[in-house]
Amino acid sequence: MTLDLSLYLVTDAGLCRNYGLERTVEDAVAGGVTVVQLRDKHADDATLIHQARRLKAVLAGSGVPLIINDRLEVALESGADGLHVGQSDAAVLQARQALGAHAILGLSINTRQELDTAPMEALDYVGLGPVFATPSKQDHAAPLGFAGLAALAGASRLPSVAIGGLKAEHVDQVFAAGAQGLAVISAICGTPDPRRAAQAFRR
Ligand code: TZP
Ligand code: MG
Repeated sequence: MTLDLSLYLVTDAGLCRNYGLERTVEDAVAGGVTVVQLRDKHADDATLIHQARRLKAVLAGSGVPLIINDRLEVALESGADGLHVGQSDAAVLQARQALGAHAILGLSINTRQELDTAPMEALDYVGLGPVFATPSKQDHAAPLGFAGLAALAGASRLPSVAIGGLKAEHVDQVFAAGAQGLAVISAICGTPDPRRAAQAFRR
């Protein structure tokens, strides 16, 4: 599966509750989302495996990959296309070994030191953020702003996707900073019309 990071939807069970996960993802992909990440810090593995399989069915034929946040077992068991890990999650090299060469593997980065020490050869992309403070992630690291984003994106040997408080109005600044895309939760999930919200980013 080719990796188009341009509009990367991260799901949140609470923020996506208007229409539920499947309908939200279906509509958002119809609106132009290019990657979907299933993210839920609280659900158990069995629940997430079930949800991931249903989302894979929703995404069938779309060319949009499904990436699992944090949970290697869920990624392995569900037939998802990849895994996204944070700095304190499963080690990247172990994840790559378990997932195999073809899975998509991403890592969250907030500082230059994290970028410089990341095992880039085992990764497909990096997530850079948060660009802005956001209520969608309680324990997020210090906001980068666009200058901080540009410094990291410019120094990254891998494609990068920016995250944290991003809205459609930020598209130009994110690309100008050198990132390959925007990752969003609330600006798509938490809206009355996820399809239109995704279309607004695409425009
Ligand atoms: N990681 C850094 S910020 C964030 C995550 C998962 C939340 C992004 O959510 P929103 O609603 O797009 O600000
Ligand atoms: Mg994590």
